[in-house]
Amino acid sequence: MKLIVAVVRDEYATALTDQLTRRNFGATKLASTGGFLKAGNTTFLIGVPAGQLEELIGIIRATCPAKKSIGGDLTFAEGSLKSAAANNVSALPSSLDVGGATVFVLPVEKMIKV
Ligand code: 2BA
Repeated sequence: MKLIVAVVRDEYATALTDQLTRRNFGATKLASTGGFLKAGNTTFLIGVPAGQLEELIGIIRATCPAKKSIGGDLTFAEGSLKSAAANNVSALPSSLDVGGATVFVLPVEKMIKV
């Protein structure tokens, strides 16, 4: 068994929940905040038999496409950008490529429901 921890853009969270439910994947949603942009995102915990891992990742890929969506005024990220570059950032980028989902796959020793 595997545990998927998927950090998903908020705008995809409802669609992903629907897809997971439709295909009988159990999931828990947590409200989360990106450390860099300090904006809300949604973290899914999904326990899945190893044999269904690729199917699950396929669903996440299809439902949460990457988007270059952050552009324009990035001054709100200035603090993060400065600390990320050890205070060596002179200009903010004009846009950031933010992915649709960041997915971690963890081994699970046991899953117990009581
Ligand atoms: P944030 O931390 O708010 O990051 C949003 C986007 O900002 C990132 O998109 C990336 O494009 C950019 N970014 C992040 N850190 C940066 C840095 N040090 N310098 C320049 N740009 C940076 P994604 O990579 O698609 O990440 C989306 C969200 O996924 C993140 O939101 C965070 O919540 C989560 N995430 C990404 N990598 C992670 C990791 N290694 N561990 C835990 N969570 C992670």
